[in-house]
Amino acid sequence: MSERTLVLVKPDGVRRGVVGEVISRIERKGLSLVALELRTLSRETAEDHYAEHRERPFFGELVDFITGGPLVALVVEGPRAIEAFRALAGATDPVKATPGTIRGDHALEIGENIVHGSDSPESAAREIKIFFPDLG
Ligand code: DAT
Ligand code: MG
Repeated sequence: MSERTLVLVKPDGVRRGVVGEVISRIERKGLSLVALELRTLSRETAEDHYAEHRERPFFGELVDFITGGPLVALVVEGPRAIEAFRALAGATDPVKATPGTIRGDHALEIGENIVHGSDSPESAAREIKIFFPDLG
């Protein structure tokens, strides 16, 4: 059974020049790319994407950060793609993320952790619709 997940290479990842590396890790794992776009988010889209964190104290900074430059949005597909990509990404706190993961290898600060990956089938469906409303 194949599933889809929304992946973002966040603005820090684009600035650091690791877009190719993230895509390469996705492809090496055996996952497929279904959609890919470089874009800069409006505050409205960012607030929608991160709606579950609206009440958290870091929400304003999170929206500033994610709208602060271009990001790369991807839809990635494969067996257990949601869990598979989150394993490639590593823990949310990059200091705790295992070396060898994307965050474990490339980041130090929780607010700038290079990538996003949907955390459940429901989140994936909701997030894919925000970024790629025309995707069937
Ligand atoms: P994940 O991106 O691993 O799904 P999350 O959904 O809990 O993590 O949080 C979304 C993003 O918000 C996360 O990638 C970075 C930021 N964030 C989370 N916790 C934070 C904190 N305590 N301080 C600052 N930023 C935080
Ligand atoms: Mg999350």
